[in-house]
Amino acid sequence: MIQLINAPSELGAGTRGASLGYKAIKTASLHVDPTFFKRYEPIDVETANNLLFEHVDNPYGKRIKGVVKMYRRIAAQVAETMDDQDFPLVISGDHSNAGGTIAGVAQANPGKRLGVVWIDAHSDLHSPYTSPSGNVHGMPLATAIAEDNKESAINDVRGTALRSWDQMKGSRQRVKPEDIVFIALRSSEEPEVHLINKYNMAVHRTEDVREKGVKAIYEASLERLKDCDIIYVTFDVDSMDPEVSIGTGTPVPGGLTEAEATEFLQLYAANEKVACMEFTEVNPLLDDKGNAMGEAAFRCLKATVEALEKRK
Ligand code: B3U
Ligand code: MN
Ligand code: MN
Repeated sequence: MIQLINAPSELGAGTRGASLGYKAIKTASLHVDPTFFKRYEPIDVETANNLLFEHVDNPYGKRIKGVVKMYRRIAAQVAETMDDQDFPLVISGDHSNAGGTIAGVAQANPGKRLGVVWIDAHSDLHSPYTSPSGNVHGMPLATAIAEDNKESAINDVRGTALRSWDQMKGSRQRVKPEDIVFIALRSSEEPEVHLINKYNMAVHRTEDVREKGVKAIYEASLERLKDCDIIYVTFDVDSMDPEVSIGTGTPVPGGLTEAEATEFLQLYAANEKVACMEFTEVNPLLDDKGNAMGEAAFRCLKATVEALEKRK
């Protein structure tokens, strides 16, 4: 069974509104498929968005103590869902939550090698030592590989942020850095590029998708992850071009079309190795075309769920 998990936390984002992403997607569904969220009723993860306007505990890891709370809650829910042999499909607010999802997948699958497909304009490989913004949604992938990247440090990090950062990394590496594949990546800072090169992570840019086609990139990603037992696929909607993805915190030109994104999601959803997926960073407060982002995200979600259903 597919189990939607609604984790509308926006503590990791720099702009407000990603906690409304799920509601925007749900509103979009009412027009296209009004019973969708009745058939696929999500489990809600309790948020800590009340901490949004509390004193920012550290400039290099803003609201990071709250993000740690979300990691614990999301990881627990994802792990329980997988223990029940259901398929967790997480709809999260901002992308920091994905670190909790990965922790949950790892927890429920001890001894299995976990690969990650990161469909995103950004590489989200920062640590508090390297983040230019201090926004934790730029860090979840670094927590999955337990990487401080101190050799690229630009920030003098102290105090609570470090304790929280260690909690997010956990006691062991959940993903090997060589088991990461990026799709539609086009905005990384120098410390992130350092890690991508150091670990030889696979990067497929939008131009590569155009040149080779979605299917070929998908197949290359599977070849790259062939030694992994299970795969987690994350879909940050800013992977799509701003023509589609205006209603998101950090749109970047040169992204995927909705059709390309949909094809990727359907291919991954149809693959038995894929054990968990996530949709993230829909922010209707930033949408200047009504609910266009929510509508596109819903179409992508519906196509994904239909492909998952065909696996049975
Ligand atoms: N790399 C930048 C920008 C960013 C990362 N993820 C998003 N934006 N959504 C940062 O602030 O870490
Ligand atoms: Mn992201
Ligand atoms: Mn992004």
